[in-house]
Amino acid sequence: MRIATLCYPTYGGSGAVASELAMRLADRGHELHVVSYEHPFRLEAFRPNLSFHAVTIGDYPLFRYPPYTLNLTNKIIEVCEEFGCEIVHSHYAIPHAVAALMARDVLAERGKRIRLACTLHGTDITLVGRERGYFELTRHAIHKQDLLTAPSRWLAEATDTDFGTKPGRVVAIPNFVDLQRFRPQQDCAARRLLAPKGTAIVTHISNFRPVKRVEMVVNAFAVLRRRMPAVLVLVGDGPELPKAEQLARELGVRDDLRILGQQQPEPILQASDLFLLPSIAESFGLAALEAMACGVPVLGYHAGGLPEVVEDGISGILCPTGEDLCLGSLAAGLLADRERHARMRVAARARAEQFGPDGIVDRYERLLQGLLA
Ligand code: GMT
Repeated sequence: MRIATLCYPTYGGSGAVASELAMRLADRGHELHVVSYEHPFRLEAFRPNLSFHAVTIGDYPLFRYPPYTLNLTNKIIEVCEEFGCEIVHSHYAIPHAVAALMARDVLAERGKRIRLACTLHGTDITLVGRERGYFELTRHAIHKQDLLTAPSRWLAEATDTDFGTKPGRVVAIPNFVDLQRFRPQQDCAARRLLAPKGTAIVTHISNFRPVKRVEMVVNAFAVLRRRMPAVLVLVGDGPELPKAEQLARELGVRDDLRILGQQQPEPILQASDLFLLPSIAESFGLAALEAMACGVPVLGYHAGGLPEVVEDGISGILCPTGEDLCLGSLAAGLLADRERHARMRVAARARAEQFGPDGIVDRYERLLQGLLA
């Protein structure tokens, strides 16, 4: 197959999934063309069968807001014509699914037929896509795709409810994790660098958007910190990060925060004892899966697609939504019970092993090949 993959390049689950899938399909002999405005962070520099095409963004003074979707559409047309791509696979519907649809029309006029696949990732359906300024076009573009996938049954059902897709039209294919790269390594250098021996290391990795409820992470940490020596490691960046820092100051735990910005997550996860992800709703929670693959139990809420990844009481703890349970007390209880914590570490890794790449890439490959049959 010759596939053009559209994705966001920045730190975030959808760009990571798009890049990992593109690399693995390329390893299987397919030709992959990744299109984005920057080189995606998870896309390795050189790989046979895989190339990256940057979207050039125009800056004509008349445009207060450069029309990125037009530049992207133009690039899709060029790439499909030059390399004979047969499939355009969008990751995150906005604006990729719309741009792919416009490119299909242009290419059809020139006698070239392409197929459209779109992997919905989360807020493209649950937040942004529902906004009035995006809803109609997003719904149209979603309905026009030849193949729709989502990383959880929960997101597939949310798409049916909010965008009127027929049940079964959105195929749930879970995200996957590189089990070699993300693996337990408890006595690692990062642990010694982050905190003195005997200090619990609690981690949160995200893009620090309101949906992540970072204030809950800090509140929980403050409760935990009163019970035992602990540090909270924050990885990533986003608009809620300054608020998290301010709250930590107010709660008297600022000195126990390690704000690391954007980082490769593996060494930090390998050094961690617990991963906090109290989001309003994650479609999947790729960061949680990566933590589990490193043997780190996850603490969060029974919301969105997270229960399809974390087994409550086994590989982590999921509090019922709507109940104001104290995450901090739960964290402290788990970390104080060394045997339970050790069991959960093992269970977290075992659960992550069910999300290894091979079987999941097989499912994508079969569905994409089905588009060309
Ligand atoms: O939807 C987003 O907020 C962005 C997106 C991303 O690009 O990071 O995250 C979503 O896609 C990930 C990959 O499929 C999932 O693991 C995340 O759970 C999901 N985020 C949300 O649903 C909030």
